Amino acid sequence: MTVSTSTRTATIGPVAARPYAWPYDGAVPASKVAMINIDWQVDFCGPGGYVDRMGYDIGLTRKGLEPTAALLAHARDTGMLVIHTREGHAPDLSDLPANKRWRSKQIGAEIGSEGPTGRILVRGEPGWEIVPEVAPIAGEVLIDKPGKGAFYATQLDLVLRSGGITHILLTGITTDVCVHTTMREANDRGYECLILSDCTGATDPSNHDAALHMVTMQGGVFGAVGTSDAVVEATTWSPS
Ligand code: C5J
Repeated sequence: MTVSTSTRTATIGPVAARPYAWPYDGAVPASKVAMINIDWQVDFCGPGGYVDRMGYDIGLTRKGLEPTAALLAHARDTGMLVIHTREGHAPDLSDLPANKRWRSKQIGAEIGSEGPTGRILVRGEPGWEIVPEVAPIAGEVLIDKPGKGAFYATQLDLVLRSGGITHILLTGITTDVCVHTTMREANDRGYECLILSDCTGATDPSNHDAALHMVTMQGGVFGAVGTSDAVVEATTWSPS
């Protein structure tokens, strides 16, 4: 009996994007790319969670779920490093800055208070969990962060560098807050970033548009803006 051991490897790029075809260096093996999924948590896109309690429209933060789920399947297929982040605080709130707590109280959704999905933005509570549509599978990296950026007070940079990652695809919520902060932090560390317009969302559509537009200034000040379809279209396979 002959057992086939053939595998194939994927290369990503050039991806149609703004203001340049991504990546800047033409194409990249999928093994050097991380898909980072920012804060797809009940608290940011589920009924009764933090964003809902603040009175914002969760339809806006949920709208990127379907394309993200499709791209996630593609990323898993190509062998990209898949990373999920969760914003949240320790149950004793010892890592919650007083000003962050105070501001959340002003808008009627105090971090740490009880709500329909448990204590708001507290680790281990139902609201802190990632929604099922884009839930992690065994072996994927989970980064728990107390702040907006995924590099601050986390092991993310060490994980990326240890894994030989040079390029990053960004999905998640919200475009103008945690996704943008993480993109800026990644860009400063030399990672080549692509933010996906259809796989992100904000609590205000104009903030979403503005956040994406900002990326396109100065020749791509933090990287480039593309779509999930464009990433899939720009994927080529070769026997390894
Ligand atoms: C916010 C986030 N918006 N994940 N967090 O407070 O963007």
